[in-house]
Amino acid sequence: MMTLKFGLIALAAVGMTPLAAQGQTPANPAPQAQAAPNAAAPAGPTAAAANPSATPAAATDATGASAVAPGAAPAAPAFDHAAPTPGIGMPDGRMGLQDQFTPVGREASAFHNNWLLALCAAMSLLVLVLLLWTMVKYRRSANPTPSRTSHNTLVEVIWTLVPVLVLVAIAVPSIRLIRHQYSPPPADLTVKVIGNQWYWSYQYPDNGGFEIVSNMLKEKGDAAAGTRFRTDADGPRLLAVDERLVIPAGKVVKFIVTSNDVIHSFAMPAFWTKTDANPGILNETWVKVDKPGVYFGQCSELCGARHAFMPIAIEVVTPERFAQWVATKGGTMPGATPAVAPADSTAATQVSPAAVSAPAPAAGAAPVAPPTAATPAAPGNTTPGVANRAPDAPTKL
Ligand SMILES: [Cu+2]
Repeated sequence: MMTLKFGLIALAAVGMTPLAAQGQTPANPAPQAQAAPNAAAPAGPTAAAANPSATPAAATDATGASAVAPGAAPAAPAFDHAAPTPGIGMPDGRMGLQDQFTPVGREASAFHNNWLLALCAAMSLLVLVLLLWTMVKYRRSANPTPSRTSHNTLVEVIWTLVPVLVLVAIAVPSIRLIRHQYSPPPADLTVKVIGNQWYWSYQYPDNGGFEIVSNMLKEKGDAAAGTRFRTDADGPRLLAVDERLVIPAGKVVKFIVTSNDVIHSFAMPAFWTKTDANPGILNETWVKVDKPGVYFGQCSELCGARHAFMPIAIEVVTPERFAQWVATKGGTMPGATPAVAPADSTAATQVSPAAVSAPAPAAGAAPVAPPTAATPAAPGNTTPGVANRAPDAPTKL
């Protein structure tokens, strides 16, 4: 019996061992497999972040190189971008609102600065005076037997009527402002603004439907060797981008705002504009900027790890310069003779692989306008460029 028992135990032990081993074996790779994505996770956003930045740079390389490559088509004419003015269209340490450059912005900031703030100050002062007066006049030492008064019709009418009048005084200009904000004049230009994790892309359906991809420019120490980095001519740190959204001055520009992934927010403080970019929804806002210049904003909806690194830069130029800029992007002005061939097919074929891998132009040089259509041709491009979103491009808005 004992031998049989030992035999059974031994058998069980032998039988258990492979089971245990089998149990262990798949278990071991499992944590490794889990560890792998974990290990890759921090690298993921970095790589994803690097790619969008790298793409326009690669396109720029292509443009720069195609200008010198024998037999290659001449590069698109470069556009001389303006340098921003300190204190205009950017935070500069001042208290209060930024200077406004749209009619709605001026109306809103005047309403805030001259009316709401004044009203708030007057009301706070009134309450403070009443409090001090009560505390001094009716203090215990000066007034040992307190009054038993419980009703006073005149005082009750005053404290009901005055707040009502204050609310009316706020509501009338407020509703007028909302009416001006949400009844835009007919648009001279429509731009589709698309939020992406974590950059912006802009489409110009009125100008041939070309698209530009706008990434934040890294600091000199952070940018990879040979790639473009921020200079003061681009704008302040964390606000400068490689491709600015360009619009004409004095024209009504309608922004159709949407998103490719999560909720972003298209915000430009100097234009009094902040509009959520929701996936699957087209929101609308508009601006009419009188003064040419460079204005900066940021994504204003917490949208993920690199939310803080997707600034918005809008360059407002004269209508003549806007037409020049559109030409550098391969677009057309409404009413102008349409281009002979779609820009994306021709431009893409003109970019040779050698041109794509050519070194970057001198850092800090004036931004060279890359033909947008070349973007999809860049190797390793994960940015949804024109080719990747061809069905969207011709969308009539
Ligand atoms: Cu965002």
